[in-house]
Amino acid sequence: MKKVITYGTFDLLHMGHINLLKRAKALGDYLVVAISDDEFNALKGKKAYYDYEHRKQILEAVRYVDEVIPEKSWEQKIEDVAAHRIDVFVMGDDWEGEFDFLSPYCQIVYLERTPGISTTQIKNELFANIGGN
Ligand code: C2G
Repeated sequence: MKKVITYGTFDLLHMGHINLLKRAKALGDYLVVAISDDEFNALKGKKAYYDYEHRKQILEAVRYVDEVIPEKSWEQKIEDVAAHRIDVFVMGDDWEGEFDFLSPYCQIVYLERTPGISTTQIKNELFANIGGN
C-alpha cells in the first residue's frame, strides 16, 4: 500500500484544498493529512475560524482523506514519515523546496496551487460584504 502525507491548516475548506487532496490521493492508495492544531497555527501566525476538532471532522468527511493526525511542530515530519511508513510527501508549490530535507526518507511532490482562491481571500470578501444580502 502506497501511503501519502500532506500538511496544512485546511481552514474554511475550499476548492484549492480539495484539488490538493484529490491529486495527493491519486499519488498513492492511502492519504494521511496532518492538520495544524490550534497552538501550532498560532506559531504559524494563523487564527483559524474552525478549531482543530472541527477542521479534523470536516477533513475526515472528505472522500480522498483516509486519516487525520495533528501537526504540532515544524520538526515532526521526519518522525511522521517513519511512523506512518509514508512513501510520498505532498505540498502545494507555494512550499516548493521548503521540505526537500525529507528526500532521504520519501518521495517529495510539490503540486501547483489552485489560483484565485485562499482562506484569507474568502474571509476578506465576506468581511467586505457585511451588510450585503
Ligand atoms: N493550497 C492549494 N491551493 C490553494 C490554497 C491552498 O493548493 N488555492 C494548498 C497549499 O499549498 C497547502 C494545502 O493546500 O499544500 C493547505 O493549505 P493551508 O491550509 O494554507 O496550509 P499552510 O498554512 O500552507 O500549512 O507544515 C506545513 C504547513 O502546515 C502548511
